Amino acid sequence: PTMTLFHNPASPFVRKIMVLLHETGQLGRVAIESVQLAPTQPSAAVNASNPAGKIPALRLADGGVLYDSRVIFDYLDQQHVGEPLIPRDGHARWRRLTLAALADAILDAAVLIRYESFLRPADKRWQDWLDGQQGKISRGLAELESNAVAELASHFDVAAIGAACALGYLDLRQPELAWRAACPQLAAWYAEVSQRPSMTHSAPPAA
Ligand code: GSH
Repeated sequence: PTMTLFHNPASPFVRKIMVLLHETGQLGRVAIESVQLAPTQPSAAVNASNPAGKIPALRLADGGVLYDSRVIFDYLDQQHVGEPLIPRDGHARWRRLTLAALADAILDAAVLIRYESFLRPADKRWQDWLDGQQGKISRGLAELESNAVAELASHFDVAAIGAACALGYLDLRQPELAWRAACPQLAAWYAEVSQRPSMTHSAPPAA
């Protein structure tokens, strides 16, 4: 492999990249560098490559580093000859990228909740802030359920991969959310796409 991906199997942002690599036949091009990190326990190796101290980051053959997941996804999508996973132009490009941004927004909120509830000492937790983040997740899921399931089902691309990784992360970190009850169509779609080899291969370890 000529490229190195800073990786942790629990990271949903890393998972988007792993799914893309699998879907586009590029897994063999990337070596995995396993890291453990959190805002309170940074990785020196990651900090040296990405000042934000976040994964994924992708080290290229020439030593340059790409981040964040959106940039890495776009880069790797331009390195294969199949149908692009980010439409190159037209209305589809902006719509699919907006759905992908919605999936990322769900993930950003879920990761912040994870840090606030898992890392932060119990007596210092801020419930209003947690509720505010949870609202972003429930509104995002409602939007996907009401207005995007057919689009997600039409093509397993940047939008669908983002949504699938977001739902997988909610199952990992917020099983009590039981999002399927409010989102039956999204649940049916997710049941199907989570069987794809790219999804089973990148599934996070049990919490
Ligand atoms: N916008 C970033 C992306 O799309 O790559 C978010 C990446 C992110 O939040 N990664 C988490 C991380 O590295 C792991 S899931 N957290 C460490 C930290 O925040 O210090």
